[in-house]
Amino acid sequence: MNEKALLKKIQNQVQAKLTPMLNRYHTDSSDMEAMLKWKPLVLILGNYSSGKSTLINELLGREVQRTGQAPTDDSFTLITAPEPGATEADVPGADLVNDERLPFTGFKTFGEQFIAHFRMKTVEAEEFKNLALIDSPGMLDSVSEKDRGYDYSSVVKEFARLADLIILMFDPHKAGTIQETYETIRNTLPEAAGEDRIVFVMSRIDECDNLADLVRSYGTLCWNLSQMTGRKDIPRIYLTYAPDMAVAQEELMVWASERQLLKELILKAPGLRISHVLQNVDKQTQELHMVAEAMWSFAQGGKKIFWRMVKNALLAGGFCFLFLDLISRGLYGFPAHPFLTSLLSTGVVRPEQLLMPLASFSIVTALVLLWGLKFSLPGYYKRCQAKPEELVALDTAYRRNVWERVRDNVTALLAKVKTGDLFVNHAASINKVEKFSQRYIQKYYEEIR
Ligand SMILES: Nc1nc2c(ncn2[C@@H]2O[C@H](COP(=O)(O)OP(=O)(O)O)[C@@H](O)[C@H]2O)c(=O)[nH]1
Ligand SMILES: [Mg+2]
Repeated sequence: MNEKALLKKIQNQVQAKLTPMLNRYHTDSSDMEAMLKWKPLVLILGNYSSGKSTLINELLGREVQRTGQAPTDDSFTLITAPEPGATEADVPGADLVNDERLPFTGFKTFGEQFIAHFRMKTVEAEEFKNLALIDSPGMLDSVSEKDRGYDYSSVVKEFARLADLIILMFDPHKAGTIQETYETIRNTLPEAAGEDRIVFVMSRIDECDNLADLVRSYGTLCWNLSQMTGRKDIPRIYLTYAPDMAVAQEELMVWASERQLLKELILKAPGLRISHVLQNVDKQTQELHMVAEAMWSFAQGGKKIFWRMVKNALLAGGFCFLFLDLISRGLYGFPAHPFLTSLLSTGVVRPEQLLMPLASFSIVTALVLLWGLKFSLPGYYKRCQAKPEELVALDTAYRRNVWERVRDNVTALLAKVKTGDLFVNHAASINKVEKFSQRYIQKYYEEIR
């Protein structure tokens, strides 16, 4: 089966099996839906003038993006081929974030300033029919959110979530020393993308004065990266230069093929899409499972209280049924013939003798129940809302991680529970989620292997 057909199949299964439950548990599935909607994406990040736009132009085989030494281009530019039948165009951000067919409707929340710095260029190029690149504003030192007018790192995070491959470019002059780069690698990317989706590139190596200079720059970059990622191993770093820019140097020949490898990696990104989608569906399923688990545990606890309450109400009611008229006769001499005495002595009970027992049974049972509904259960709901993490077992780092992502979701669900919610069959949901995970996700993983 080809990739597109498999993606379609995954999308249909998700819609049929998972979406109803995602809705029931109000789980946020916008990433997954956005990803299923459109083409594979490659996000290109890096310092200003690290050679991002030059690389993109090289991939397209023409000058589409402006290049230059100064940080001039400060837009996120989506580059892809036009839809079949359409011609090349320049589409403004406002159209992009309002187009339901594109995965960017969520980006509206970043505000006008971002939208003004977002656009799409469609370019006739065979390889880009099923692939889109995102050229990004170069990362800078000493800029704040105020300078950019929008929250740069949140925008990068959103794009990184959607991207199947992230190319992180450095140049030898600023080998990982830029503040925004530091922030991005340290804080933004780990939450948005797995290590396997990030590719490190040091570009413009032809500008090193000599081999010693290159080794120094490479060393600096490795050191800085280890500081930023906290990884102990050194990631693969592509050392490249734009062949058109570089003056032919003997020493560079060793790295001549790296550029080609990098370009192939980017053009092969559509092949990563399915595994990225599956990772995402898998993650979504785990989150859904944990939300359902929390709600199940909440309902179990609530039901226990509820049935204890019913038991108490019936016991109190039953006591009144049997003995209230006896007690009343002892105290007030009325009624003359309590029903229990008649029953035990003659074995016969007249209907009117049951009036007081029945009335007292109903009233007392109802009162005890009302008390429980008004105080016991709401007290329990409050305790759960205050400490939702006690509803699930957080025994592994993995589960704690999932919990961090769904915590707000669970809190929001708990904030509006009603007694009826205690009787929802959450166990069935958990079952369904597990079945989905076992039956479909694993099967798809096998299919792409
Ligand atoms: N010598 C040399 N110059 C390069 C190389 N890549 C890009 N440049 C130049 O560096 C400058 C910045 O490149 P650009 O692609 O605009 O960087 P961006 O800001 O990351 O998009 C431009 O003047 C490019 O011509 C390279 O590998 N070698
Ligand atoms: Mg550029």
